[in-house]
Amino acid sequence: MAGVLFGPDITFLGVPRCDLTDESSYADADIVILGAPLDGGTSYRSGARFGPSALRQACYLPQDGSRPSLALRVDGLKDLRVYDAGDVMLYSGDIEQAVRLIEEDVYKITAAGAIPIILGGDHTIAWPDHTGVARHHGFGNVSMIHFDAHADTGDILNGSLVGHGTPMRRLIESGALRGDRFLQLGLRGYWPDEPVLQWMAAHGLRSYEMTEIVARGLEACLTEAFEIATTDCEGVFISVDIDVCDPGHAPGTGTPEPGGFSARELLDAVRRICYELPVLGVDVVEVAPPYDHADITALLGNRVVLEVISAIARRRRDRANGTTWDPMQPLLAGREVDEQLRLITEGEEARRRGEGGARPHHHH
Ligand SMILES: [Mn+2]
Repeated sequence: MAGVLFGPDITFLGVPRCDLTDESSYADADIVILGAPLDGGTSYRSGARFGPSALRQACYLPQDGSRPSLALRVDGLKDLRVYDAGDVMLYSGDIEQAVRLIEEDVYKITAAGAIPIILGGDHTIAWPDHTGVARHHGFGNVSMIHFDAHADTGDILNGSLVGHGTPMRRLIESGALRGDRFLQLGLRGYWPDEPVLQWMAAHGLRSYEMTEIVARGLEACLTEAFEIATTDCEGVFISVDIDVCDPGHAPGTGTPEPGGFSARELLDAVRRICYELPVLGVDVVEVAPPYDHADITALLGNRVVLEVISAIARRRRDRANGTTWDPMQPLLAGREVDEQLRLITEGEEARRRGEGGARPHHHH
């Protein structure tokens, strides 16, 4: 469908619409945003069905389809061809049908040569999201970097194979995702139990618990994860469960677990992945607006999507030009000041120094 399931009927920050039933409307896309307003897979608090609509609009700037990044010096929404395909028309109460519909739409986007960014929805959608991408790029060819407090590798939860605690096991079982190319960051707390952890170990997962990340540093863990994620794989799928962040930074979510990433750490990590690695798909899940406060969580999710798009834009520009982004470059360094503005400014400075008799500096 071309519109959104839970209104208002807007696109992500005002980017142009496309319609997945009309291939010509997204044939030239670099990125297609897709809403998956599903929360029938939640085990605890529901509400993530309102995530896509919150993620599209949570921003204090105009919905004008333009966001020039201060840090990356690109306007990802303009430099790339970014469309919003609206929401998958789904019924949260029929999860088996919902995951089939999501997979089909993600596959369409990927087969057209674009990167899908799926706005969740609960984490159930990672199963059809990654599968839709892997159907095009090849099963086993798409690694995954997964940000989450929870492993999401359960087998049968509440009597169901399909739900937000099991998508990663379904992906590995089907062969869409190689267990030894599956990286998890931010796990903590008191779930899953020992049999599930043993299943994970047996399948060669690399899971970074928060204590390891704190002890070794996030940068070192990411560098190590990047090496694994890019070995014998065409590219990476990034799955961001917003509950990877501490509930103080992301309260609006269904299963909050204290002691997580800061918003800053998540944005830095996502930016680094999208700048350094070939990213083939992204989902941002578990934003549940009914539990949010002052839009904290929706704003963070919106910025995660923007960092993804901006970093991909910068990566493409640098690869085309043979240049490299330097995160240590001062904000105003290297900016080519317009000649007219430079002359006006010099004139103003000269007047301040020379006229009116007042000299700012007295040397004795
Ligand atoms: Mn989670």
